[in-house]
Amino acid sequence: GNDERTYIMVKPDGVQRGLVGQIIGRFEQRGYQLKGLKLMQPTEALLRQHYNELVTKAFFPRLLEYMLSGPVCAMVWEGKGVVATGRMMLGATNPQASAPGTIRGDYCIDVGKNICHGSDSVENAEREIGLWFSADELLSWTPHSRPWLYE
Ligand code: YYY
Ligand code: MG
Repeated sequence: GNDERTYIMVKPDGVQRGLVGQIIGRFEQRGYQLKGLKLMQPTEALLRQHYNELVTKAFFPRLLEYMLSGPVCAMVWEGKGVVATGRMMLGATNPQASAPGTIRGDYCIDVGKNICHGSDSVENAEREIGLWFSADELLSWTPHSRPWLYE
């Protein structure tokens, strides 16, 4: 339905490089609704939960160091198909395989500095939202543009 949610996170390099506004803008312009937003310093414990499927990978120590290197901008966006569309907007995991026009295809080069996270399934989105946000940090509000976005 129109209430599908995804977890989008600008990673430390994206925050450092001043790309938070560009990334928020892309989701706003597409018509998705911002439900939660915060700048925060992630802990190792939180990152181990977030990347629970990757902790055994050879690149995990490097990924952990990168994600701990500074604040991230955590967001929840809502709307029809936002999980799959958000992944399309992000581009491929490896920015070199990301088409121009995507976030990674426009703003970065290396897989280990790929500036933005997006949930890969509706199930993982709900799991990640629960890890990064408390219920009171997610707001319920009615965007004025809704009747102009949905048929
Ligand atoms: O969902 P997505 O971020 O596109 O990729 P994942 O396979 O979930 O990996 C998470 C994260 O790990 C990726 O964004 C960069 C990093 N990573 C890496 O540094 N080297 C790899 N070979 C694979 C992933
Ligand atoms: Mg992933």
